[in-house]
Amino acid sequence: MTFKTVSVIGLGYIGLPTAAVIASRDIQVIGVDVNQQAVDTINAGNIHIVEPDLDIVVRSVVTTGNLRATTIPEPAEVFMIAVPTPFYHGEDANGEASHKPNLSYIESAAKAIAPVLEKGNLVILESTSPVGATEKLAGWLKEARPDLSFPQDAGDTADINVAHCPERVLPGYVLQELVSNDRVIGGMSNACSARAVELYKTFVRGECITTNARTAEMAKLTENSFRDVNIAFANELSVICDKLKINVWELVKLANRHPRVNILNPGPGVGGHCIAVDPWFIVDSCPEEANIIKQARLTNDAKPYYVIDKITKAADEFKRPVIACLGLAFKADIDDLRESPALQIVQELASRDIGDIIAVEPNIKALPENLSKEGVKLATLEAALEVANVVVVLVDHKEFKAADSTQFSTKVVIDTRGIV
Ligand code: SAJ
Repeated sequence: MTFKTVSVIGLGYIGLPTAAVIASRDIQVIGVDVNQQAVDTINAGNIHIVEPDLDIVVRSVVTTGNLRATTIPEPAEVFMIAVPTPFYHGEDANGEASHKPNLSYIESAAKAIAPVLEKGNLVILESTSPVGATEKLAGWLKEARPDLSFPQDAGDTADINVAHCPERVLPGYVLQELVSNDRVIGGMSNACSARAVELYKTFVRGECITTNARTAEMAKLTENSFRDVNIAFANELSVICDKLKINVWELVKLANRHPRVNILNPGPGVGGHCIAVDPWFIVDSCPEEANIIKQARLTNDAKPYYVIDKITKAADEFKRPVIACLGLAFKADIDDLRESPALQIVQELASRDIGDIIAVEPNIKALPENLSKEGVKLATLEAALEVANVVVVLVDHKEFKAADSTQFSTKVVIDTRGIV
């Protein structure tokens, strides 16, 4: 069975590339977003996010008419929901920070598509979600459309099929990974899974493996928690090594020579919108049981403060030092500053007023307003190294890795990424 129309709800870092790739398979794609500016940008054949080669694909599918964006959902055979699932910042009964998942964007998406749903439609939740979210989505749809049957009541014979298929693409490699990664497809019934597999087969070259919706939700959370726990291990090692006067990078390389050891890289903390968020969904569901997962989050969240203290101590050795901070993005070779430990560190240093701060970020043209207001200056690597007393490596961008190490020899260097 082929699909003629697919609607993608949420045209962000996941939704837009997904919409563009499906449209490139000669399927009519209707992209829906609440942001009018994003909709206008896409309809003009441009993109509002940074992802290698995405501009070329979007331009081509908008030109052929296969991708069109709108703010108001229209009928389609498939609705793929790719909206954010952040958490609410709050406090629990013991005064500890709590991280309750915020499903309001999914709920809004459900309410927006419900009026145009038709018998035979498939609804897929792609957003990373806590266990039970797909069932909630089906519940919201049912509430809005009592005239249709849903899999929670009608199983394989439901009018509307609902499945969870978590996105797993790595920012910077989205277009490749969308096609090459295996997909975990969790239908609310066997019929839902089978129909979702048909859809993914239109653009995925990897395997499509079916399970139920709850297992698919947990699989995604598990993948990112696995990475978070392993980075926490590396970050804890880096702090231990500082105390024991051991080079952690050399240590990790040596330990990784063992055939069954594969330690990840320590850094200034864990950023991005996934790894620092998703483990909290497991902790929130099972607070008594998820101990290692919670501790990993706390360890990784504490790392930026450890780095800030180290920089402050180094700065204390000078009267009014110039501190060059290399990198603001949340990881190498991207322009994305959101949830970035590097940005958090630079912001905190600026507010402590411990010296003149220069930021080097080759992937952006202007500093975020709050940093400029605090007096932080944006400069090239060469200009920054010329005047800096203290150099802090916060991101392992290719430009920094390519730098001549003798340029750092007269500086106090704090290298959180092990590249100098
Ligand atoms: N980091 C380290 N040390 C490492 C690896 C990463 O400190 O050895 C840091 C990075 O600098 C960054 C953060 O962790 O601040 C996260 O970066 P990342 O490259 O590990 O992951 P993301 O957030 O870009 O993408 C992850 C991916 N998940 C896994 O690799 C298990 C991706 O496949 C998911 O699709 C994505 O989360 C998501 O959307 O959930």
